[in-house]
Amino acid sequence: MTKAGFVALIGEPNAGKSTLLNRMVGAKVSIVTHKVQTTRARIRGVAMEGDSQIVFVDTPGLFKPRRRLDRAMVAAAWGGAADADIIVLLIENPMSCWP
Ligand SMILES: Nc1nc2c(ncn2[C@@H]2O[C@H](COP(=O)(O)OP(=O)(O)OP(=O)(O)O)[C@@H](O)[C@H]2O)c(=O)[nH]1
Ligand SMILES: [Mg+2]
Repeated sequence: MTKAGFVALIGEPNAGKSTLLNRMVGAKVSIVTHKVQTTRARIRGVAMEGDSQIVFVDTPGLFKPRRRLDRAMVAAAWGGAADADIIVLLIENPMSCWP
């Protein structure tokens, strides 16, 4: 029996969501840069393992929106979370902030 599900990757800008999507799918499907707010819409990538398919959904970062584009990006991120079977929240390693 084939199994399939949606996994949304959400988190702050620059948390590494697109990097994780590319790694899980094994191909460069989403842009990765050192700049914040690179991903501006939902990007889907499919990982296959036997009869199972996992659709990973990369989302724009979550931040306090100021402009219209910001609001659309944050809405796209929350929309991705709402549609998913599982949500993965990426958080930057707090240890890396320590002196
Ligand atoms: N040290 C370290 N850097 C990482 C890791 N994952 C991603 N990066 C780097 O962090 C930066 C941001 O990565 P992205 O994958 O573009 O982050 P994002 O969450 O998709 O960012 P937005 O699309 O802007 O929300 C890039 O320079 C990556 O190379 C990690 O696990 N460790
Ligand atoms: Mg991204």
